[in-house]
Amino acid sequence: MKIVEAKVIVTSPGRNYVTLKLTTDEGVTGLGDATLNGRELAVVSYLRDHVCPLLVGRDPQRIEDTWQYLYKGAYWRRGPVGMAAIAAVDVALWDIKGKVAGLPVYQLLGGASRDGVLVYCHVHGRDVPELLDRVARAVDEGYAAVRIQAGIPGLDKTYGVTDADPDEVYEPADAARPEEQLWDTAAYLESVPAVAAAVRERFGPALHLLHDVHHRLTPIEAARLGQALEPYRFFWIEDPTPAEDQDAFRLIRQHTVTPLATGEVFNSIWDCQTLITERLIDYIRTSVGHAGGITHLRRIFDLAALYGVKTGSHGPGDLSPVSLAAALHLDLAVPNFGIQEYMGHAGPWADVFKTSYTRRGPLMHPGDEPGLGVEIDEEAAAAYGYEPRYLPYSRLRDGSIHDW
Ligand code: EZ4
Ligand code: CO
Repeated sequence: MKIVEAKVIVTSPGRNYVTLKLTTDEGVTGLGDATLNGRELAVVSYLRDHVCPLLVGRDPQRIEDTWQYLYKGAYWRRGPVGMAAIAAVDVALWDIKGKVAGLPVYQLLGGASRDGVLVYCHVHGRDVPELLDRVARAVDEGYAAVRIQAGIPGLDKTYGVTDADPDEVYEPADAARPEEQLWDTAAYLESVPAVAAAVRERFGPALHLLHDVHHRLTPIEAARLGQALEPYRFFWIEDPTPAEDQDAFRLIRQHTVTPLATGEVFNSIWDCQTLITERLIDYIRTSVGHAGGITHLRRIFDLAALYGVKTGSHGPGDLSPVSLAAALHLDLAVPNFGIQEYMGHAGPWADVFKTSYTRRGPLMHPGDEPGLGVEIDEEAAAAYGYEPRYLPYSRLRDGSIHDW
């Protein structure tokens, strides 16, 4: 069997997605997600100019060899652009292998370890009453875990909270430059424990609560937040400090028993090594799309299992339904699964992507179609042209740049 075509499809049904479609000489196709939010076309070029020409003529069954060939063969390793491209190839090859075998990908990974995949949804409110109403709605919809983000008094805009509901799109269309947002750590640290208290008081102890700090604190500030949230028994706080400083987590760990999750901006197992082997985190949040596909993510998850760290994959709307499906297959199979982020997708994405995954109450399932269970309608995709968009960035009150 040979790959005869490697095609990159750029489409924006609600937001930008980059999809790699591989076709074999027997007419079997596989899809991979290569979306890197705000830097999409860099990955398109990496694929079209450097990777696709290497794929034509290769045996699609040799997934591991292809991964190593693209990773080691480039000499320049890791990084979000290259690893998103490798991920897309890898996921497309797993899709093909499943279709050739007539099995859903999770069966190729060892079969289901659980009936379904526990997901958490996003709930945001500009103030506490709005947040409480929307948590109630999520509970009514059957979710057992919610990520709560609330507006911060004195700040016009903050990460996790948008005017639209339920959509979370932080990248204004047609903006020539990234939007600037004000950040104030003291106001944030003051507000979060009160928000948590209000949610716990209304919904009781059983609901799983999560919160994303989005890289904005110093280690000692993160330690203070972790301590302040201990009475509310969070499932986790996410990205308390900029994640590339793995050593910072030692200090946070010394001060709080609030569980820690990080890794959505990581691209390889090397970015996770210290955090996992020193048990500095409780959940590893690397994603299929940004950390080298199913092959590499499984390697990270296996390392995590050895150290009692569970999985909690990033699942934002800026990764395509192809990535979500791939994540669900892996989540269903691995022994140390923790939770899966499920933000859903905004806009007319379903015109373009035909999916087989389902949610029943708190659990999702990837479905039993051979391969990933996702197909793309290329004609529909062509109707939604690429829209240049940037993520926002933050400045402090003195005008200096802060982590967004
Ligand atoms: O800001 O994926 O946990 N989820 C997140 C996301 C990220 C976006 C960036 O493109 O932090 O909302
Ligand atoms: Co996050």
